[in-house]
Parts: sequence; structure tokens; C-alpha cells
Amino acid sequence: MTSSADASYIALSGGVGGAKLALGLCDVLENPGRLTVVTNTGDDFEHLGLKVCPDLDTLTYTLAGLANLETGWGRAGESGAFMEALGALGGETWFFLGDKDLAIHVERTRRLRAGESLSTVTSDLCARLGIEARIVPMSDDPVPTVVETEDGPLAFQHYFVRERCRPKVLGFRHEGAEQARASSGFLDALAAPDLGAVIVCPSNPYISIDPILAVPGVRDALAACEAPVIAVSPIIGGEAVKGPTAKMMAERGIAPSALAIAEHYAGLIDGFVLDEADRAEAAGIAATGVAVEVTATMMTAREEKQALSRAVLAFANRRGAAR
Ligand code: FO1
Repeated sequence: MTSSADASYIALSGGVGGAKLALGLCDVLENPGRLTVVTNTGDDFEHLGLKVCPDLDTLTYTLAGLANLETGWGRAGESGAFMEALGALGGETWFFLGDKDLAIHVERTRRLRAGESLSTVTSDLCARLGIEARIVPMSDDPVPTVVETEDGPLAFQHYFVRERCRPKVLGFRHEGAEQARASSGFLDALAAPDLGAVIVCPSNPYISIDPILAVPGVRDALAACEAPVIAVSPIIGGEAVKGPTAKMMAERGIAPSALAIAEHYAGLIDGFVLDEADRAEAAGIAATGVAVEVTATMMTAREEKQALSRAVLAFANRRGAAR
């Protein structure tokens, strides 16, 4: 078991919850360069001729201290001159692209069209923004999430933003997953001899974590992983901290609870972290065969992100030692 001081860590992340815990981990790890954040790309889409990668951008802006903390996406101190001018010309304005945010979409699209991989572009943009942690896409191949709704299939951003998550969700498809390859950064991090833990962030399991698990070989690699795999619940007291997780669960006939999340990850995780509000579920979750850690998991202040990160790392170290 590698001591936490010189261990490396992997975080599986998507959306705002993932970015918050990734920030807390970067704050508390002695060397944030030992953290690889594997990011969901199922939300990515082509829009206005640009390749938009929301979860990569939310993570990048959060770790670079540029994120709009009210919305959780896009950049702080944004302006909408481009959107206003676009609207006046009859362009699509349902997906807000701020003037500063636009730069990352334009530059990423230019470099991808020039033949660079998403991993290479992501790594270079992060270096330019002074981010020490390694942010890697789950795959350099597209695996767009399609939301099956009662009104038919919808591209993710059409469901999430254009339709405002209104349609009833019947299921999800991860298009192209069979042909996708895990990114080299992801595979290298999994193979690292000093890997201390894999942390499944408190992201929406269906739209942020399942796309990562849908990439061929990922589930097997996690199951074979020597290091403990620890998940943090995105549900507190039957409610999602942010976003449509609880709504999706209810629409799929699943009671929104920390237990349901633990069951969703059954067979994949060694430990589960849930909030004090759900302490009564600890026994039921332990019965799924995982170790349980009860702590405060709501992350609003920076200190709460740090405190949860410390608790998760300590829990992972105990699980690792117990293996
Ligand atoms: N979410 C919204 O609810 N409305 C938007 O107009 C919007 C624009 C947007 C632009 C760039 C970006 O990186 C994210 C954006 N998001 C917007 C959030 C995005 O839909 C979600 O963050 C993820 O796809 C789900 O976590």
C-alpha cells in the first residue's frame, strides 16, 4: 500500500459536483500533479460549428480559478456581446456561450481540426492555465450521450439545456462506445504502480460516470485495480445536490437515495461515502458489500471541498491498508 504522501490518485468526474471534489483534492494533496482527473465527454457536442466539451471546461475553469461559481459552468465575469450579436443575426442562442468562454471552443476546435487529439489539446490548455493536476478525457474518440425520452432520442445538450431536462427519461445510450478506446492518460494512470485510490466523484452516475464506464475495458480495469475504488454519493437526503439526478432516478422507477447510488456501482467500488443526513442508510449500503464512511458531503465553501477530500483520502488509505 503506497502511503498517501507519494501515491497517485485518479478521480472520475463529470459536471459541477465532480469539479468541486477535484478542486478539494488539488488543495489537499501535497502534489496535485499526482492527481489524474478522468473526465466525461458524453456531454460534448458540435454547436455553431464548434466542438463544445462542457465537463472538460467546467473542470478546467474550476481548477484554474476561472469558473462562474453561481452557474457552475462557463467563466466568471462573462459578457454576452457575441450571443447578442448572434441572436440579432438569427443564430441559435439557447446555449449561452460567453465572450471569454468562446475562446476555448474556438481554439480547441481549430486544434482538433488540425489533427491534434482531445487529450493533447486538453493537456496544453491546462498547462497554459497553470493547472497542476492532469485532466484527461475518458477517451479521444467521441462517445456522445443520447437521452432516450418519451418524446424520442435527444442529444445530451438538447435534453439538458434546450429542453431544460423536461422530457421524461427512459434511458441513455453512449453512442460509439464500442469503438472507443480509453485515453492513454487514463490507462497510464490506472497502470501506475503507486496508485493509491480511484475516486468516483459525486457526479450524476447516469450522465457523468456511466459514459466513462461504457468505454471498453474500463470496468474490467477498475475491477482488477489493486487500489481501492471509492464513490462519493451525489444524493443527499433523497435530493441531488445539483442537476437532474433525482428526477432521472424517479422517472426510471428508482427511489432517489444514497443506497440506490451504491447499488448502481455495486461490484465496482470498495467504499462508499455518504452524508450525515443519510446515516440511516449506512447499514443497507454496507450490505451491498462495501465499506461505508459517513461524513459531511455538501460542498459549498472551499473549506468543505477540502474537508471532504481529506475524509475521502483517509477513507481510501484505510481501505487500501485493509486490502
Ligand atoms: N447549461 C445551461 O443550463 N445553459 C447554458 O446555456 C449552458 C451553456 C454552457 C456553455 C458552455 C459550457 O461548458 C457549459 C454550458 N452549460 C449550460 C452547462 C452544461 O450544459 C452542463 O454543464 C453539462 O453538460 C452537464 O454537466
